[in-house]
Amino acid sequence: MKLIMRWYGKDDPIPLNYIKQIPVISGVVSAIYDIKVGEIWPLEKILKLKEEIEKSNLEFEVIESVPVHEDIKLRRGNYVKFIENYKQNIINLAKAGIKCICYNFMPVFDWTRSTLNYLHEDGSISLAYFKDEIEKVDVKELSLPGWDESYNKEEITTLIKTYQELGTEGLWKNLELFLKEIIPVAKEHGVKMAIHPDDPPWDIFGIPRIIKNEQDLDRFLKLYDDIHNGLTLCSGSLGCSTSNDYVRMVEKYGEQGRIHFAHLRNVKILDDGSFIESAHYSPCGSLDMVKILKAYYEVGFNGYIRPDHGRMIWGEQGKPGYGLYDRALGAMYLGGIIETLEKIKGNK
Ligand code: DNO
Repeated sequence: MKLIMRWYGKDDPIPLNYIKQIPVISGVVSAIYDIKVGEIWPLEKILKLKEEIEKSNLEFEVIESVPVHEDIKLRRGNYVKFIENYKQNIINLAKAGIKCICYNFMPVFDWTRSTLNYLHEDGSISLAYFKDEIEKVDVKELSLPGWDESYNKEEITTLIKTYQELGTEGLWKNLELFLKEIIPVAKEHGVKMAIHPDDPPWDIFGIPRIIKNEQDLDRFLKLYDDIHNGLTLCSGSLGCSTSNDYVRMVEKYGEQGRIHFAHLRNVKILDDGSFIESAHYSPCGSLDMVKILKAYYEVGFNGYIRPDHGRMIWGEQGKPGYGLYDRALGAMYLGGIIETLEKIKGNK
């Protein structure tokens, strides 16, 4: 297992050498952020990013994310060109030594939360999802934390309607057709594709969402039964539904060699199914990090792990979920568990 940290490129306020100072971290996962969704990432840009990362003695083997254009998900408009571009991106990334690409197939919004600024009793701040608040949101009036600037009112209304008409089965079909095009390319170039589950794992605003639970993951993996078609198993996304057994998923899909990337964070699930993002430490949330890492360890997982969203602590201000301090605490905690597991088994 390799412990890595997300880095948002040159606009990230966290310098690479700060990340390097976290002892357990061996590399970063990043992306090209200044190219429009759907377009080709020039090889020179990727190589420049790699050079910058490697200058800080960090590895660069994982991308999060190469975003999938809405036209591909809807199979409309310029989808043929965008799929060709996606393939070219896989090829370019492989040339730069990238081994794993994380992406998602969530319509319209990636993650959804009702607040980015939930104040905990200890003064720390995190993202949270309160069901009653999301139910009250009128998406047409668009005030959804994190997404307010992504679309205008008219675009959002049309887009949501188009997805509602496409429906769940339509979205599955489009995902299958996309996989049939890109996985052979990934295979040829030795890149492992790792889909991220829907966050949170349930339908929102009547928009279809299809990567939510074990049944969906089984169906997804069968769509293209090859190791290059794999998973980013995100504990905070899948684990915020009490009907998902994340540990069982690690055992099952880990055994099949289909997990390539693990996002690890904790969530506190409330009685009504709402959740608050918490510190990684097990007693702070509803997920048991020791059980989770034990499952990864015992299944012989050799992919990438990253600490996921952190709280804002010690007065830090920054990108919600992606400050330095709490993610660094999370990384050290995860690293400590891994070291313990290895030493108990006498492997180190
Ligand atoms: C949120 C992230 C997601 C993730 C994408 C992967 O913090 O976990 O935005 O990067 O869903 O495509």
